Amino acid sequence: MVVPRPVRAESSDGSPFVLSPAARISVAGPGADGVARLLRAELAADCDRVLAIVDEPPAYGDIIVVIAPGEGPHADGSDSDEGYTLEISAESVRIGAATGAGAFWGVQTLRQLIPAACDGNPLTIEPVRIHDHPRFAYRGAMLDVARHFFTPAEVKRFIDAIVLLKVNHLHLHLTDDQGWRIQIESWPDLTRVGGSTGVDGGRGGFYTQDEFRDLVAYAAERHVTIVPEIDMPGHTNAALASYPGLNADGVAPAPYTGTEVGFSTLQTGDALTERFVRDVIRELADLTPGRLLHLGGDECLSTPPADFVAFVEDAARAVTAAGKTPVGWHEMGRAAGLPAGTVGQYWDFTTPRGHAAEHALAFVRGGGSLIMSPSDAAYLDIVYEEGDELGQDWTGSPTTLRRSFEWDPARVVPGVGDAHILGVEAPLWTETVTSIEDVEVMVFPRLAAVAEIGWSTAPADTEPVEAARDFADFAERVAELSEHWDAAGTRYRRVPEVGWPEKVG
Ligand code: IFG
Repeated sequence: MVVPRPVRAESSDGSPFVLSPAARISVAGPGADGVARLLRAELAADCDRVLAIVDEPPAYGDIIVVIAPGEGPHADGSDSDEGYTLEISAESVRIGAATGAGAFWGVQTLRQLIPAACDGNPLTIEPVRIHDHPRFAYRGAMLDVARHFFTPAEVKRFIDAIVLLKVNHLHLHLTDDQGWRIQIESWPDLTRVGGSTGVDGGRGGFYTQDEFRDLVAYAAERHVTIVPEIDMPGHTNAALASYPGLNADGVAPAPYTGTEVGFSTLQTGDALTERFVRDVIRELADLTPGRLLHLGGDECLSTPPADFVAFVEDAARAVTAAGKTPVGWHEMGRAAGLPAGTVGQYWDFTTPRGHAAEHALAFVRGGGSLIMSPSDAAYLDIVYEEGDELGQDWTGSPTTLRRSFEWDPARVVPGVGDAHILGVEAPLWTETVTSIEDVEVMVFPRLAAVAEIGWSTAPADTEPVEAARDFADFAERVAELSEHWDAAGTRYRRVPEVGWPEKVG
């Protein structure tokens, strides 16, 4: 079947749908044509079939995309605007949704129901009726392009892979100690110097503003919102190395290619720094149609606590002044004066340690919500198994596929339930990951687990989460999904927990 598991799927008896050479994609409603073009491209790439798109009533054997109010699974009482219905019968394949996003997620389900080996032989799809909609509005993946830089083409390849799982946000960690990856026109040395290298002296690189706009547009066409992050006041060696005036002693440190954290900080209250923060936020906000702008705020071990609070409150206010909603890692919850509605991203463990729960709750008290990214379950840079070359092991235990599946965001911070949770996100930090192929091996299949947690029905709260989530069923569906990864050339780790199909060819 499908990953994420749909809310309702009923196999219906009757003959399968057969895609005939005469089949077209019949579209109706706003945005249907755009969704149909993406479906056509997938069918051409996956199944070597090119279908005409027609803006006319469907004929027998057509694929149908209808976007209209009242379409989609409203019957399930869902208020989500990303829901869809997918009905497959001998007569047609019909996707109904109230929005383009809903129809696009219906296309992703359809892609998984089309046999992966669909070029050549007659393409038949088993009859089924699916009503589906997401539990959370925010299902995210994060790519750290600061420690190691990834080109626009590699980021687009990553976007192509995550949408098959209905992931709809891509958080780009654009700046850190080792790299500044986004051109800021008013501060050109940020990329000239700060973008010149990476961890272990890795290739430098950065996105020009036009390249970034192009990435945002590519993502938006696929109903993915880019969430850019400028990490401040800590994790800022790349900025400090670019402008001596940003440093307390007026001396710029060398570009940093190691992997330590917590040693850098911007100067709170410094006039040049304040101008820097405003200029960066203004230019980034102008590049970001999405409402969220991430300010980081993690591991500011070299920032005096009072300076940290003053800095993040000021920066967050600059974000709201630019018409955006600030996001911060949960430590930012230490600041009591954040703008109302600021979103927190939780990254402590599935059982909170220290002040993490208190900091996370502060965002909720401030009228904000939380993005849940527990590092012992959803951090995809953590090793799969002890001794792995790729990945880090600071969480104390490997993150197996089962570990990334058997948790629930509403069972992490006491008092935080679905109403306070914007969604979930699986970050991939790239200290040890240098190629897009290795990115994919770290991300897949574990992102499939986090994507299912973000989309599918919540586990029954009468059972422990390990019992409520059916890992065996999930593993079977991942095995089927892997045939589509093979067909798309998406790399993944063949973890021992899954009965993978024999690789063809
Ligand atoms: N913590 C740091 C990241 C990265 C990560 C690697 C956060 C919010 C450990 N901060 O996670 O920069 O180094 O797992």
